[in-house]
Amino acid sequence: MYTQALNTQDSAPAAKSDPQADARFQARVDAEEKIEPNDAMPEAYRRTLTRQIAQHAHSEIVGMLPEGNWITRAPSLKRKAALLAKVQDEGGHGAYLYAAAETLGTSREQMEEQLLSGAAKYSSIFNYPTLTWADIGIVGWLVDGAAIMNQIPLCRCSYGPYARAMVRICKEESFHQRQGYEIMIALCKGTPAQKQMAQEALNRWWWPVLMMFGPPDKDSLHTESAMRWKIKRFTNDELRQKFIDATVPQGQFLDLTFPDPALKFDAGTQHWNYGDIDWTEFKRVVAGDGPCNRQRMKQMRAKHADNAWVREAANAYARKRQQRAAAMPIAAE
Ligand code: FAQ
Repeated sequence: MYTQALNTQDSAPAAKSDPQADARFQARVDAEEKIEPNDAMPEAYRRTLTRQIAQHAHSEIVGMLPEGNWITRAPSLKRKAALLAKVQDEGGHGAYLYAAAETLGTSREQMEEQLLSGAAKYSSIFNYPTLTWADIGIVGWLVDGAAIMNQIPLCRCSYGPYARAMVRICKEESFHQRQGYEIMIALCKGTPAQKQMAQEALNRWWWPVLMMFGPPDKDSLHTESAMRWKIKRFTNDELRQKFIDATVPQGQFLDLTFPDPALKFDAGTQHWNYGDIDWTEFKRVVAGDGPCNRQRMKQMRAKHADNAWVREAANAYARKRQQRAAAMPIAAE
């Protein structure tokens, strides 16, 4: 049975595949048609998308925490205003993404519940601490830079609501990347102590940022099907390489040293070769044992409890509007 997305739940038993319907669906995807919420789609497509979009939404929301940590300590009014706007943007990205995922049949409440119970993942990168102001520069330059590299192709994702949400998100992420790089320029042109702070932040974040792109292709569970369905347009390793190629010259301009002795330009391939990534660290962080996993989840649960009154007030207001609308006489045509 094929799903009519808005009417289904993730808890529904896995539907049997229908080869003819699968072929019709794949032909639409191959023809670059956008798939819309109530279109027929294989159950596996719906589940893959729901997982990816929900994880993406959770990442945007948990990602507000490491930067939010510096809003009260930003070094100037200009920096504070920019950081405040950026962190608010990330909250907005989470909201668009939850809305896109809801069109596939899972409610925002269910997704939040999955995050708070630890059943759903969010990006590994947000389990690292922002220890100095330079980390805020690095998050904008590298974390948003990596996010853009991964997300620009998602603007061409086969699922319409996700693709459209990504267009606006990418525009905002590029402002975020520039504000981060501008912080790095200021620090690198500043005093020797500021330059050292920038270098130490790069040393801490470089490898975790490379892990953001996900496991190597040979270990990736979802890439093959996600590429076939044109959810992903590039593999994890392809995007990682594109990011490294774009970012190393930016670091050289800052006169910073990347913490990878194997980083070397290959004139033959025109790519930067890089050293081995520590995938045991990645697995540990994703499994919940990174430097800040426990702190992040504690903060998310406390925020959810503190904000219960906002949800109650919004629900009460919605009920009142519904009752008023139901009591109104129907206008004559
Ligand atoms: N962290 O088979 P694959 C941002 C999991 S937004 C944790 O290769 P897939 C904005 C993966 O879920 C950053 N888990 O998976 C911002 C899967 O586990 P599952 C987030 C990871 O989906 C900036 C398993 O490993 N961006 O930064 C990670 O094909 C600054 C096997 O992996 C997105 O979510 C990881 N890094 O490829 C906000 C973009 N990588 O579910 C605030 C959309 C992999 O089977 C401040 N997502 N896993 O249990 C994607 O493009 C993809 O989902 C990938 C992973 C590329 C992340």
